[in-house]
Amino acid sequence: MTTRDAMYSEGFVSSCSNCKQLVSVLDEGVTKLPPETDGSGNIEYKTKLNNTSNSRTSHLATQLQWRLAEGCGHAVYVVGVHDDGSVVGITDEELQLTIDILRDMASQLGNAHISSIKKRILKDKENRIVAEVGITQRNSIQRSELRVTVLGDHGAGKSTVLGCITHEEPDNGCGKARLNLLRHRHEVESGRTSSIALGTVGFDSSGQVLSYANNNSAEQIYRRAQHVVTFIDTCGYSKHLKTTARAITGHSPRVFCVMIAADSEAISETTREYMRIAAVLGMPLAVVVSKMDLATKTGFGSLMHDLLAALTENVPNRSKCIVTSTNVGESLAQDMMGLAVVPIFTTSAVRMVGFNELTAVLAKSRPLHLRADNADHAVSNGRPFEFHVEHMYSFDSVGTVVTGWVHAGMASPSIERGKKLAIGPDSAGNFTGVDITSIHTLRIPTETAEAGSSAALAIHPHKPVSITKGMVIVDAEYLEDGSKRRVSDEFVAQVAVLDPDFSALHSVVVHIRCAYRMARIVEVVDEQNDQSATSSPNAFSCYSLLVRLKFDDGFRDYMYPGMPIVARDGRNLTFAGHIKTVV
Ligand SMILES: Nc1nc2c(ncn2[C@@H]2O[C@H](COP(=O)(O)OP(=O)(O)OP(=O)(O)O)[C@@H](O)[C@H]2O)c(=O)[nH]1
Ligand SMILES: [Mg+2]
Repeated sequence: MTTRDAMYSEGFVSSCSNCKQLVSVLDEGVTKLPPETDGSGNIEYKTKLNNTSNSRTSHLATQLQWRLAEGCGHAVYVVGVHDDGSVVGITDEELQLTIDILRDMASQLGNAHISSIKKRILKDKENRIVAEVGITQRNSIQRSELRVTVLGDHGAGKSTVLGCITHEEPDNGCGKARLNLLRHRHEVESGRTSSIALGTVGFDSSGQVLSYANNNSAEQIYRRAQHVVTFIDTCGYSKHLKTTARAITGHSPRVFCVMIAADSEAISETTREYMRIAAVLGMPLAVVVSKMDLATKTGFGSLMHDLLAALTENVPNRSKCIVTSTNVGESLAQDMMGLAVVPIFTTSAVRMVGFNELTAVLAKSRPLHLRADNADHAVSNGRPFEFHVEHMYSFDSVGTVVTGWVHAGMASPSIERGKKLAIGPDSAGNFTGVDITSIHTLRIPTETAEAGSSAALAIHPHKPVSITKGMVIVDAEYLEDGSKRRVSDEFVAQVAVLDPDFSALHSVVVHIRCAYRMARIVEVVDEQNDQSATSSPNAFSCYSLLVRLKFDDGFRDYMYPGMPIVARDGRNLTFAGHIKTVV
């Protein structure tokens, strides 16, 4: 597991049982404490702190963050004590300096503060002082999260642009900036992205960008941010279409960003497909024309002409807006999220231009369900809990951890105790009872996991279960209430065809959430022409096709109307749409 894989899962604690201090340095007569526990617990011994260099303070702040996570938001610094537990004491002046540095460390985390200072004077040691300094971390900031899937041809500059935005540093035109995103050695060597990588920028309350340029870690960005944008970098190379398709249905994106290199001759068929998928799935769309430093005047003019025509054809009913100023009103972001406008940005990673315009719009973009004026907000929060599993991990200290997206409702270890949750389905379609034991949202320990955010859940299934990507954790009542949600091997989807050779297909690979399965096309009905159309499907192009699909090998999945799906055949996307009925 790489660090980035563990993005939402590091630093888990199942309980704070190892955070108890058996002997306190404040107890009269205590001259020796047990040695400091390095690998766990929320208690840190410091003889004294006096080095205030920037790198030292930020190292200390990271250490503090770790102790806070161990203590579920509370850490204790025992001052005047060596790591081996010897109580030595320090002078009043030294204590003041130590407290100042601790205050500095806490303020670096953005939302931590010194909550208590308790001292004891060592009368037998020339009135030297020992102290316990309590530090508490508030989790008061309500963060919104926006996931943006970045799609485009191989070499369009997706990883480079994301590398530039997340690190605020230019590219050299030869692949430097993408190194910030690529995860595997073979990706670095070939320059091709072959796995999904996540990049993050945050925005503070004044809309300022929080990136790796002004923060040491993702944690620091998350803690300071009020709004977080998570970019999902995909693979342009057709061999990795499976991975790209997963980023469309599986990582709960709320915006698609299609990238086109300004030195391309025309808009490729794949790019048109991505636009069509955004239209069919009802997904907000932004377009980035990258590599502006390589564009020629005539070439760019003809490309823009092509681009506007492609948008008109594939994303009808949305206007287009070329964004040239950072001073964009909130209305542009709202119009993009409300499917009224497709903003077009022009960027150069080498000259570092155009990114501020893009981030200015993303800073103001909120998923529809989070907007105060949207009735769905209340609905999604009032609905039973539904969590989509994207990754799973096993930690010695915590057990099983699943990361993913809270699709609906809310869960909390305290609330859910006694309430039935279930994880599944397994290949036979069965669910297993499960308890959530702790929650992290954007790597921060939280009490609840709420709709519209990513989360990492430490879970305890009631019996052994093989957890896979694409599973869900749902309110068990959901499965029993006779609603349209069910586990089945057959469904009908309303789709738009992407591949002109569609008629020849008998089987496709269907992506639902993070999972993909082979499915047989049982029947195709052209709603528009009102006919059973298995024999003449070439005329289909619009979103009027009903496709009845049956999973191979009797596999059963959890589905309900409205779930997005994408189907592919080898290296081509075949169709995309939504589930209409579960048979
Ligand atoms: N001159 C110039 N080169 C750029 C710019 N953006 C990206 N590049 C270069 O274009 C090449 C391809 O960029 P990538 O970011 O790897 O493209 P990609 O879309 O991620 O490609 P895949 O991962 O294969 O889908 C790299 O060598 C970059 O340095 C730019 O704005 N100007
Ligand atoms: Mg790439």
